[in-house]
Amino acid sequence: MIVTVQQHILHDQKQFPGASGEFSWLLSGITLATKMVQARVRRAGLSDILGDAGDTNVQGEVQQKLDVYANEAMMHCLSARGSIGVLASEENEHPRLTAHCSPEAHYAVIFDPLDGSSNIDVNVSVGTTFSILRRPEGADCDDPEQWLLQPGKKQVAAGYVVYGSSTILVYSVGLGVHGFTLDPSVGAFILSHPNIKMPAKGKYYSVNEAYRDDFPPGYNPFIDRLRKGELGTKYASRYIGSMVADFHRTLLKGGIFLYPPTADHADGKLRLLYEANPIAFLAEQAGGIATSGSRRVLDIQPTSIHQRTPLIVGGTTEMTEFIRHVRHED
Ligand code: P6P
Repeated sequence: MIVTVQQHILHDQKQFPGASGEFSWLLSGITLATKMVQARVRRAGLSDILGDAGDTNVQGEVQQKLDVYANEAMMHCLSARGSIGVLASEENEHPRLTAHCSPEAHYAVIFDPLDGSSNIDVNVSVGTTFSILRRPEGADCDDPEQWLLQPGKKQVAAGYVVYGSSTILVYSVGLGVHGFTLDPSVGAFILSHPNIKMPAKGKYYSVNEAYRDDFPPGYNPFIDRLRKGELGTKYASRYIGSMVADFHRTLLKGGIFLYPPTADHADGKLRLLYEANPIAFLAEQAGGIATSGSRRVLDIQPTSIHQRTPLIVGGTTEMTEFIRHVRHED
């Protein structure tokens, strides 16, 4: 039976306290924007959109034209959703109030419109990540950061779209994790991966080993145990350098993905609010574990919207072994 993401969202939200259709309308803004993005990604090599847009974003990173387009698509489609009061993006230094920020606006959405965009020109998978937060009690429209600076465990929903050999949307509203594959012939996301569970044990570890001399104590002895088969089977290494693609494999096949503290990024490279939090939310919903190397990602109280964190995420077997090697606070 064909189930579209719209049907699935409507079904899910029936179990969602207080959602009166506004939630499914919000999520449809994301599916529309990501369909627009995937159409551009699919022909990036043809429409002279390759190469940088000549600007740099707030991160000081050279902006790819597709970054700019993806950001505008997300901003445009989500600004039209009355239930959203605040929008924030990796590409913008400050959050944006939507035109209709009012008492009826109940949600904030923060996203990375195109993660891994440095891979675009070499046709490697890229992704969009998003995190949906409920407006905190008493938060008004002149303090948008207050809507966003909440620990990841407060997320109402989170997900990503990976633009790979096919375009797959993976999301959770806290009722399990579900994957939808875009059928380009009809332009609909069709349920293809219901109730995803992360295998307790996989066969891949995923880390940029070029930085291993900088890893904190415990990381390398842990990775060496995987390599030597001391957890029962010898692990292989898989690292794409595009977080969404590396996590998508880990979610479906199990194993572990690590972006540890390095010399260049003592606090990790990945962004807490719109990369680590959505990934950690999905991982836990699928039965996995996600830490910063010292604590549960979803417990971290953010202090700024672009702050970074190390991210170690995977199945229970690998993560339990990792936590045995690397001291955690809790
Ligand atoms: P490195 C892409 O630029 C990104 O933000 C993530 O998607 C990816 O996991 C990471 O950086 C790769 O970083 O330092 O291994 O090249």
